[in-house]
Amino acid sequence: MVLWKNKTLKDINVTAETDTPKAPLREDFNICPDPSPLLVGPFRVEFSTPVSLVTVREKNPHLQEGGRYKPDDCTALQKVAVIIPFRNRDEHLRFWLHYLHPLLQRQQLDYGVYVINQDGENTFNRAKLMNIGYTEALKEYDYDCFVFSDVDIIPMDDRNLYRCFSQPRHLSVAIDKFGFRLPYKKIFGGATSLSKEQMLKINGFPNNYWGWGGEDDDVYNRVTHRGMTISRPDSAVGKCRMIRHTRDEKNEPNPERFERISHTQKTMDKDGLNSLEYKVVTVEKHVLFTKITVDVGEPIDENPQEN
Ligand SMILES: [Mn+2]
Repeated sequence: MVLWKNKTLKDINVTAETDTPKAPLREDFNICPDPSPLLVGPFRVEFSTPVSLVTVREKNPHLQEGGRYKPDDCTALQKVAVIIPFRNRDEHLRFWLHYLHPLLQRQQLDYGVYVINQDGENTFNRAKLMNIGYTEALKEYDYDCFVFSDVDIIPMDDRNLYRCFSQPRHLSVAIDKFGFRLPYKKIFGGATSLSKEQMLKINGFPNNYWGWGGEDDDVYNRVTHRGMTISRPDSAVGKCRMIRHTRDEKNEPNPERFERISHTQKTMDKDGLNSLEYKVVTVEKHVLFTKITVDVGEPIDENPQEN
């Protein structure tokens, strides 16, 4: 007691912090086990019976408004925002929610589901919608991982972890449509995950791929140009089904895609998260998801003819 006579309360606190072993933060207690004990492995996925949102809500009673969930008995390993670029695919979204909510909960993730809906009838821009999802989700919560999934990709095994890894992750590696194998080695479409750090390293995704194709290959190029590699589950764990559909209107194959993906290295620093412009039209908080409708603009003529 005598030794401490001249110390202020502040000094004592400092001493306590530096001299005693660092106590774990409260959040460090009871981290969820890895792997989650709730995983079941492969499960059946079929699209012949339509599902209703009422049923999906009933089967997922622990969701918070906006499609949010966190385990109540342990601290999740990662905080994951699941981003779905979207337009006019309500039937597919119902299947996606039906299969993915239970899977994400079995994986014991602290997660939120964000449907990024392109407003209007202009040509679809998948990668820009994903940039917007990343940006908007971060305004709501301190997410450290981002899963980007097409609305029609459903994993068939919950050991396919919808979270982030030391390298950007390709999740949809064995799709039924492609005979349960990679159609080409550099494919990085369908469903992927990138940590916040990995997203910042590549300046996010390109904003100027309008229509179908190429934007996923541009992202692959971004990843490799920054010295990263693609991580993947094995082809058994990575089995997925794709919901069959006809090609969407206003999502025609983009004729510029081959030209664009040959210049990723030159364009990636100026086109991406740092050049993203859009307008939020509406934000809807549903129980099963947050739906953000956005105006992404339309293609600009980058080489206007002088007259
Ligand atoms: Mn599709």
